[in-house]
Amino acid sequence: MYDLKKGYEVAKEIYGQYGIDVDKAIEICDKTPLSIHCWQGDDVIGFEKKEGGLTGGIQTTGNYPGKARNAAELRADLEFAMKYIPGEKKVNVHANYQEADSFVDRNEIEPKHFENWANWAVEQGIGLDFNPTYFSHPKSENGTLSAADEDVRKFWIEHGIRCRRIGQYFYEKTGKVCVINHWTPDGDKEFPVDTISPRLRMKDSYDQIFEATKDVKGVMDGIESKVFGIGAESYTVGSHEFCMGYVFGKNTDHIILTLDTGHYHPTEVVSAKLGAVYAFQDHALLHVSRPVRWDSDHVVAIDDETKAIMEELVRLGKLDATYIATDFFDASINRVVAWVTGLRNTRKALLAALLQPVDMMKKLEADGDVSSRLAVTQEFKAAPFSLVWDYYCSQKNAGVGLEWLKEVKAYEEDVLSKR
Ligand code: RNT
Ligand code: ZN
Repeated sequence: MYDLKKGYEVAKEIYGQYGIDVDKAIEICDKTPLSIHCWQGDDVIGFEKKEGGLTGGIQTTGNYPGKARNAAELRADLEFAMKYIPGEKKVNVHANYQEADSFVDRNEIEPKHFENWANWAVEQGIGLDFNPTYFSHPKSENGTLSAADEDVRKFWIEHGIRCRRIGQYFYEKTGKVCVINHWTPDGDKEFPVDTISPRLRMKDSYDQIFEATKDVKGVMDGIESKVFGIGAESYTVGSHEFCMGYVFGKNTDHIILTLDTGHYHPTEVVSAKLGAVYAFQDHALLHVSRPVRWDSDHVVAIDDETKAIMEELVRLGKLDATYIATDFFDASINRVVAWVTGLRNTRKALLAALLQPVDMMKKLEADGDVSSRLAVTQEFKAAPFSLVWDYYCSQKNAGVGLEWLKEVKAYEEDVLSKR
């Protein structure tokens, strides 16, 4: 290992030239919570004790051995991964990760079915986020919150209601706000003739969920849009316009817009949307993912868009206002490697964004010196943030460089491969 302290000192000198406070950047980076999605650990299947696989137009591909077969294994894998993910963390649980003795349907779930998750989070000193599971269910085949069948729609409304109550339970147990994300797969393979009725039903369903649970405390509710799902390529009820319209129209302090990086047309980017969202909103929820040609949910990379999102949050001054969650599911590689790589990349991109002279850039822009603005922003694309990252990881005992990889390989050998 190289001299980490020396690397850090050199970086401090370089960044110091621009008036950047490296220690402050580390501190902000460290305390920004990242919500780790539990579903990378078992390919989005969950532990409901019912037959049937993943539906709703999302897909995992690959059959890499060693996935978690029950919640205890999943938590053990998460614990292992978290050792190598420095900084403040939350874990994001989906409703289908319930732990009941026998099958409990979605309209009957209660806090007690998530007690192990809550106790574990308290033990780990982390917060929990939550998601209704409006997919992978026989009743989700012809719409959920937008279903024309009133019994089916009622069933999913009840699910949403139950989930908000479980969110409050998580808040009470952990003392940390529970961010709930509502995503529905509702859509059509072909172009429907009536494109508004499903949307009016979905709008009414959300209204009913929020009205019935208006006493719920400590919960934020993201509404997540999508461009299309597999098998529903022509029409999406919860489109971007629908979700944005719903959230902006409600104008409450807890209903917010979720922006998933894979849920827009391929040339649209979330980084370009944040400034518009924040012209109207106090908060937003991000699903950080990596869409390769479509919403493929690849492991988050240190790519231009991940860096641009973090830069935008820092420049907007909206880091505190934004709930950052990851959302990817790669079943073709070691799932712990997927978590650690994706989460480290997310945080590393954040650190790189914090190590930039934002005030200087803003001043150049305000002064109309757009030539210098270009030069300065480009210079920082290749700034030595990884020296600071390595030092930070060593301070947090999170493994410097690739140190963590051999540990995860050993865990694979000892634990995962025996499943
Ligand atoms: C699906 C959405 C949604 C899911 C999770 C499992 O396209 O991105 O967020 O990935 O709820
Ligand atoms: Zn998502």
